Amino acid sequence: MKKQAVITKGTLQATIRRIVEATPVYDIHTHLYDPAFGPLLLWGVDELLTYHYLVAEVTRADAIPYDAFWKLPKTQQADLVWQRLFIERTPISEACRGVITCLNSLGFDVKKRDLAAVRKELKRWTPERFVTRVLDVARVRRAVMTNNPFDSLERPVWQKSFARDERFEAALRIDEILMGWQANAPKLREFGYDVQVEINDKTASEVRRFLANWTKRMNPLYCAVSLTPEFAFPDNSACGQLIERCIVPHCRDHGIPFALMIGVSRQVNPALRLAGDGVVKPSSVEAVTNLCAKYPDNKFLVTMLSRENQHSLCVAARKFRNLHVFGCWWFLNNPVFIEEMTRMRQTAWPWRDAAALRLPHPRPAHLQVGPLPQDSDARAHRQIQRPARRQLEADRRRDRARREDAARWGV
Ligand code: RAT
Ligand code: ZN
Repeated sequence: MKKQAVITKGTLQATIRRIVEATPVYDIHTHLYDPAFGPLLLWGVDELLTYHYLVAEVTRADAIPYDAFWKLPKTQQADLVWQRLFIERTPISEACRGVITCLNSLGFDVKKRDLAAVRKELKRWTPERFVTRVLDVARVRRAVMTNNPFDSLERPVWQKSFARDERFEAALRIDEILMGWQANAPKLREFGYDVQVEINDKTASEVRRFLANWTKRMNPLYCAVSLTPEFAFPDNSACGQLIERCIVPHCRDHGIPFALMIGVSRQVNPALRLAGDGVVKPSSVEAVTNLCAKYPDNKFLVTMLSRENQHSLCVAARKFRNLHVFGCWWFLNNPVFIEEMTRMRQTAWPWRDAAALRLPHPRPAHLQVGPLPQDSDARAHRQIQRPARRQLEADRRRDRARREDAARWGV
């Protein structure tokens, strides 16, 4: 029998650290793509620097008119971000520190502050090599994409079918159906589904046929939507009716969870485009508890954007075993909130129902600790690294990475 090393109080921290760092990560919400999606796959340092979080920051640091910023070629946008946020200022914001962590973990000496050298080196890489390196460095075994069948670039790739890269799972995104029914019902008709704007029996069954076809094609891990703080349930709106008549029965019949990301106010500042969304008020946790109570046979994955909602959501999850809270979404993906939310959740319901998601290689019950603490929401391929590290930070309840990042930058 193999002799087990004794873990003492003195070695506990180092042991936990070693185990957590070696543990593969399953990232359940990203905006990354299987390499088969070609140009949809964002990679390289310019994508990293023009991530919408940094766009919002650079337009505060530079007086450039928004329109003029958007007219710049991507490389010049990236140059501006680099110059204003990294060279002229100390990059201490969460989004900036994410860039430093990413560059550092890919082996670049960030102290040199040499953007040209990073670009030059990455020119020699292929997207495939890049994806592999990034996932390996972040120890991400699988990442779940965000897949939109209404997207004109993504749709044809699915339609002609391709060999799936098993590191990428699909998630069927249904925002177009739930959040823009009036505008998108005609598109569904173009796709060959006999729907009306009014949600009658025929329309409901055609929407279900659409969902069934795309579920067959994508084999998604879950159906997902991102909702505004006005989201209510039950509700007579198109969104409410479609959830009841199409989404809930579809998810139940296909055995997949319905993921609701609730609380984003879209285009608070439209001039900022993708960077213009915000969080301006709390949402209704009652809408979530009503859904869970009415559909006990469905699984709901929920994350909410407002800090004010976190405690009630946590309590709701104690009351409904079909409710699985996940991640520290978007503006909450910040060590201050991560610490608070993770501790609150882990002490509220320490054990996870492993059946919530069809995760491969389920861990033994004693290791299924707590909620799904993190997802990366990464858009460019390297951003995945920081959240993987953040999970470690939360688990270790300390902020080593912050200090390391600062040291690497030479602050
Ligand atoms: O974090 C983000 O990148 C957001 O813009 C959204 O995409 C959000 O995460 C979502 O999935 O709706
Ligand atoms: Zn997202």
